[in-house]
Amino acid sequence: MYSTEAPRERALLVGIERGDSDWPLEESLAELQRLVDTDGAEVVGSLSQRLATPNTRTFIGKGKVVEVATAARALNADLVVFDDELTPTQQANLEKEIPGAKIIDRTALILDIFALHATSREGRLQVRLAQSQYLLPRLRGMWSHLASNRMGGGVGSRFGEGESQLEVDRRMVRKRIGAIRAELRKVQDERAQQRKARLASTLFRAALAGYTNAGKSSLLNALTGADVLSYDKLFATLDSTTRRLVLPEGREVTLTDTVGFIQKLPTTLVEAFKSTLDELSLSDLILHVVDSDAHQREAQMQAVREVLEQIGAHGIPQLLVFNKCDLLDEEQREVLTGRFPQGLLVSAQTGEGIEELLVRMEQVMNATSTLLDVVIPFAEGALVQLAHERCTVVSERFTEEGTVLQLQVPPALTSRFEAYMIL
Ligand SMILES: Nc1nc2c(ncn2[C@@H]2O[C@H](COP(=O)(O)OP(=O)(O)OP(=O)(O)O)[C@@H](O)[C@H]2O)c(=O)[nH]1
Ligand SMILES: [Mg+2]
Repeated sequence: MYSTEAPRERALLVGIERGDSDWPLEESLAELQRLVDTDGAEVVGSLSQRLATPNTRTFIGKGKVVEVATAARALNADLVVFDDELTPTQQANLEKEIPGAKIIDRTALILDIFALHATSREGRLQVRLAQSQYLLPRLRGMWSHLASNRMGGGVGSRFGEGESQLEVDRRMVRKRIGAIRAELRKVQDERAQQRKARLASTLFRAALAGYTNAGKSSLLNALTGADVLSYDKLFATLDSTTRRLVLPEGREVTLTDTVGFIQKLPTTLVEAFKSTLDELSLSDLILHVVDSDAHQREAQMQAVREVLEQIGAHGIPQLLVFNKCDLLDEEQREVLTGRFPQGLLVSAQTGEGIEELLVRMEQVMNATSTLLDVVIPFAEGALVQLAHERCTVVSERFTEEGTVLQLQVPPALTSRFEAYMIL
């Protein structure tokens, strides 16, 4: 994946302990380390400070900045990576006060990983949009750090894709944002057509959501025999993949795998990935996949709930799926089921719990159906056929006005039948 010729960049991590977060600092820094690693650099040290509110000028306190600058020199660090998003002012000041190293924040790092992993045209456009939006208020900061550092590859350098960064000014970035938006619209129109076809196909749509690395792609593979890339890096999946799946009682559903979430997920990414994330907000059922073996399991669950809320998907029925249960011992399993009786233990790796998951999906599917009384004119014979194929027909009789049906209608279909409802 990464070139072995270029030496890995050396990164020094910096975080602050606020004392009010779900995430203990060492856990957050451990995650930051995985992000740095996924991005191809090497962590050579970390520094932290206990601080209730970040310093507005330099994020960390004045004395700490000196300490970081000294450590960066001593460790020969190429990068100093902050565990939170820096304001443009903080970034500019830190660049001045920590000369000789690139200053990167968590957001830039995540955007960089996305750039590295984006493969589809839409994915790449979405990443470029998010990068440009991130860059816009920081242009001065970027300018000074580019002026004071050698140019070259590596973390944070994938901004701008080939264009000479020194030429970039605000006006050009705005223009670029406009151009990317226009291009995205074109790509997304095509996708909207496909999605419309999928919506019209009326199949019940389930989607996998969860923290990055929870095992969503592995589950899609286990459930549908798909062959989606899954590997032990963060944000392996950026583009959504949809596969069909037949439930035990024979009804067909679609299952969509999509991009993973993370704590402090940059808002620019959520906005730019709106169309990808619509796969979640437009689904009938969300399988919330949790890495049951993660240290920060519950904080990860909370982070996922927050993003689902942000994208308007929190009202959609959910199943809580504790994946990687093969890594838990008996006691850990009991603790987990005690805390989350509604949760289901599964393993994409061993297949444990997969059958049960399919049954539970079926139950939700039946439970979320709406009971409708409709009268369908004889001219609309296709709709009666659809009712037989995709709904549960409770009763059926023929009258002069048409076929009178009582139906259990899945959410994706209610709009098709509503016009014929008997009030
Ligand atoms: N032990 C164990 N490992 C698993 C299981 N499911 C997935 N994994 C591993 O967890 C890692 C992440 O799996 P993915 O399926 O790529 O996770 P994801 O949620 O799709 O991750 P992103 O796409 O990066 O957000 C891989 O190394 C998998 O082999 C499981 O049930 N048990
Ligand atoms: Mg994945």
